[in-house]
Amino acid sequence: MSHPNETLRDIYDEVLRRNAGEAEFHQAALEVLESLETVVTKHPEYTDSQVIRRLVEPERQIIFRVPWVDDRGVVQVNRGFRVQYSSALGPFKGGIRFHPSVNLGIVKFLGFEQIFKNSLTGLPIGGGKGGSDFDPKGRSTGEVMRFCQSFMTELHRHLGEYTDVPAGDIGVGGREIGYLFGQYKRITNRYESGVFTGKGLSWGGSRVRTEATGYGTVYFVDEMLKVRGESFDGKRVLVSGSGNVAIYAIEKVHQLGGIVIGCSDSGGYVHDEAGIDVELLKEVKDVRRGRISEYADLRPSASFVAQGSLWDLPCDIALPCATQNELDGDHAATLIRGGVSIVAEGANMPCTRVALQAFAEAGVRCAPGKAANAGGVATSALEMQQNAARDSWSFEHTEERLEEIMRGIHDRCLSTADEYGLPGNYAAGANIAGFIKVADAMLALGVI
Ligand code: NDP
Ligand code: 2IT
Repeated sequence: MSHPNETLRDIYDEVLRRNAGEAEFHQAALEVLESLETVVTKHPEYTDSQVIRRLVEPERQIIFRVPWVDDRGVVQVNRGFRVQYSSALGPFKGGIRFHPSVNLGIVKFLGFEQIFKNSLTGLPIGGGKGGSDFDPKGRSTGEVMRFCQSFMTELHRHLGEYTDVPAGDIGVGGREIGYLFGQYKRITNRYESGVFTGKGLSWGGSRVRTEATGYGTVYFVDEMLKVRGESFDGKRVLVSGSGNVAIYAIEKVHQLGGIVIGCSDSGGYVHDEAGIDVELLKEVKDVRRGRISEYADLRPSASFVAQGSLWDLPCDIALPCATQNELDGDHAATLIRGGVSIVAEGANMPCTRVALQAFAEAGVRCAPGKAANAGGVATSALEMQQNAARDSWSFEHTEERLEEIMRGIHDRCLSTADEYGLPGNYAAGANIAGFIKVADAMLALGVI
């Protein structure tokens, strides 16, 4: 048997060879494999049984054509994906993303991260992810509906409450989940509530699911602050993005006494020293489906900046909540100069490797996405519990469960990091704790 680190190096080389050109997947795989060095030294059974080699290879990858007709009567063709990564802990579970940048490598990085995230929640869910290169921007509601129906006409045969349970992600919110679930119901002739999460409250959805990812991220940061005897009181916070995760992160920061002075979208950012007005932001983004620049038009204390970066503003806490690799080494250097002390990833893999390195060297505490944004999928699992029991919980009860889960994930990250000799390293703690639970299940289930 070769040295454990050589085995990990071999596995990574194989990942590069087998998945050529999938840069985001390589990045996500390397980050996890690096954290496992101490684990495989202590536990050779994981390398002996090839658990890691099996885990980097998805159980199943589905790629399909999505043809649909636009409002002008022109036929459009998109590509659909579902990567069913690991069902060791439960049915495949993870969101669906509609964005022009979606490709197999992006869906694989997201699906791979999802395995460990879902494991960390302590709930019985496996990992997967899906999506399409469909761009919803500028599309009518009718076009979005027809696209969703075509997407589901193919995907439905691969789903099921005990098989694979999707939810939303970038470009997929309550409206899209409705069209996807509606088509699934029509084709299968089954009202199978548990096959989707993020549903509307009148048709099987859970209270708090909409708020869960953003709220959960902020609960996680609240625990990070408590460890140092601090609180959100008076803290200046930046939140990138202005979608589902960003909006509810901003709302919860304000509830806990912090002030969010800036947020963004792909067109630029707004700076609002009076604190972002969340109700106005919801009106602009959710109701009007508008741009962040419109927020500044309607708010006297705010200015819109099209050039430059949100991360140029000095802050205490930075919450990247938009997309992968949105915060690079230069942004990290600027944030460090501006006095940032905590970074928590509301998005999946928003910080580049160089940025994470810079934060580590500067002593900035960083919470990885697979821990900090796990509140969304955790609440999805609570939605599945309610669906299975034909039950519907109150907002207060559901939020209490979410808070308890996030505080539990935080503590598990720190105690695992301690146990493996890496105190304070949230990323390593999350990777190791997430991995061990999945790996032990894989050992118990045999070579499958
Ligand atoms: P939304 O579609 O609701 O919002 C996405 C936001 O990010 C928008 O403001 C969008 O701006 C911005 N954005 C997206 N892509 C880019 C880009 N390439 N460059 C700059 N800005 C961009 O998505 P969510 O809020 O649901 O998701 C945000 C992140 O959180 C993603 O990384 C997602 O994977 C992650 N996440 C989501 C969960 C959920 O439950 N929804 C759970 C856990 C993680 P614009 O409108 O201009 O494109
Ligand atoms: O990245 C994620 O965790 C999500 N988009 C949510 C997944 C889910 O199944 O709720």
